[in-house]
Amino acid sequence: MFKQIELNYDFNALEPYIDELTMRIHYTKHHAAYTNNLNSAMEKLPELKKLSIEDILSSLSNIPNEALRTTVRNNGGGFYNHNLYFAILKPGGSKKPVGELADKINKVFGSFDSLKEKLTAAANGRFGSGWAWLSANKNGDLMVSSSPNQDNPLMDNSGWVPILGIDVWEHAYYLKYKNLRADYVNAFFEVVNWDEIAAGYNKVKSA
Ligand code: MN3
Repeated sequence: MFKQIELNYDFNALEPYIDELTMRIHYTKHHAAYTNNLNSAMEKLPELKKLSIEDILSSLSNIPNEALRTTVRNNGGGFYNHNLYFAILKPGGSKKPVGELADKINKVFGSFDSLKEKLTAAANGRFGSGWAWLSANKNGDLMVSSSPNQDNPLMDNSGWVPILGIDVWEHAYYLKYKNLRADYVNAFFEVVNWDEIAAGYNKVKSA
């Protein structure tokens, strides 16, 4: 049984950057629905019951039934992606990464600002609903990308694991920002918990 992560902050704690109603609906309706739909699908896939969500998403081709495979792709993706999204948010944020992740960001992207520009471009450039990602692999490399729908880099099964996800579905910002996705993306960076992302980076790297 897959469970939504518990939030260690209140729905209104990310104001004014992400508003209370958006957070409440996002977590209690959207994320809850992905999670419930995934759990229902898993009842029809007992052979996958022992696998982690990461393993399930990186081996979707093992699900022979096409309709079930699509259900797991969309709802398993939605479950996993939102667990990451809600985990890396923090009231007040933590303005930039430190330590090993910070060093690697400077090496790969030149500077933290340059990484932010790349992530912002990926988020704003994603046509329609989807996500922008910062991913790591076990060699400690970093990559910026974006995906449509609830897809994520795990699904390519090439060793990339997302450590930061920006949800650019309209449900993530429309109540407050309307059509102005770029304003939401800028605001998102004000409430990012880089300490949590660094912890994710270290975990992927040492796996
Ligand atoms: Mn969402």
